[in-house]
Amino acid sequence: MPESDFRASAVAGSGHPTSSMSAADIIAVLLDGYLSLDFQRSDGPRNDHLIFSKGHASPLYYAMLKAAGAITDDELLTYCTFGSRLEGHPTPRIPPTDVATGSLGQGLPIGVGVALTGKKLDQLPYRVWVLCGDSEMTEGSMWEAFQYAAWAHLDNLTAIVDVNRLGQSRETMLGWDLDGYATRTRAFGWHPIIVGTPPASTPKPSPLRRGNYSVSSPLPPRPDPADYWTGEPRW
Ligand SMILES: Cc1ncc(C[n+]2csc(CCOP(=O)(O)OP(=O)(O)O)c2C)c(N)n1
Ligand SMILES: [Mg+2]
Repeated sequence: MPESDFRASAVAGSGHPTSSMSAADIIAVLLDGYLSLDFQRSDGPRNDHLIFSKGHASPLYYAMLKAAGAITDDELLTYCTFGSRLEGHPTPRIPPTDVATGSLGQGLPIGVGVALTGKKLDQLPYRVWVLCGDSEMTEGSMWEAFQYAAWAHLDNLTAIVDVNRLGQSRETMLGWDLDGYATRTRAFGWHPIIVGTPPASTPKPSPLRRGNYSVSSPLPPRPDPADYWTGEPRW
C-alpha cells in the first residue's frame, strides 16, 4: 500500500502521501483481520463500513482498494485526473465509499449516523470504522459525535485516531500525548485503547517524514522543513 500511495501521488503530482503513510499500518491491520467488507459486492447490506474522516489520505484509501482487488493498477494511476473516479478526496463515485469526506470533522458524525442506522433501524450486524486525524480532533463536531455515540450506546462504532503529532503546518495541541486523547474520549463515555507508543524523541526532519515528503526537490531547501505544509507536493 505505501508503494501504491506514493506512485499515485507522484503521477498526479498531488495528494497527501505522508498523511496516507501515517495510517498505512492501521489500514493494513484492519484489512487483514478486522474489516468485514466484501469489496466485490460492496453494496451488500451486511458489509462493514469504513469512512476516511481524514479524507485527504485518499492515496491510502485507493491503495487499499487496489490491495483488496477493487480497482486495477491502471485505475490507481488515474488519481486526481479529470473523469477519474479517484478524486482528491473519496466520494461515493467509487464504491464502497458511503460519503464524500475531506472537510475535516464530518466523517465521524456521519459514521455515527451509519452506526445508528445499522443498530437501531436496520438491525444489521455491521461495524462502522472511522479513520480520524489527530489535528481533526480539534473540530467541535468530532466531540459532538463522541458524545452522541456514547449516549446512543453505539457499540458498533470504532473511531481510530491516527496520532502522528502533526496537523497541516505544525504540531497539534496534544502532540504525542496519547493519554490526553484517551482521557478525553473516556470522559465522553468511550472505551479508548492506545495502540503503539510515541517515538522516544521526535525524529529530525527527513525526506519522507510526514509533512515533508520531498522525494527529489528541484526547490531550494526551506529554513525549517518541519514547517512544510501537508498536501504541498514537491517532487
Ligand atoms: C474543515 C477543514 N479545514 C481545513 C482543512 C485543510 N486540511 C487538510 S489536511 C489538514 C491537516 C490534517 O491534520 P490531521 O487531522 O492531523 O491529519 P494527518 O494529515 O496528520 O493525518 C488540514 C487542516 C480541511 N481539509 N478541512
Ligand atoms: Mg496528524
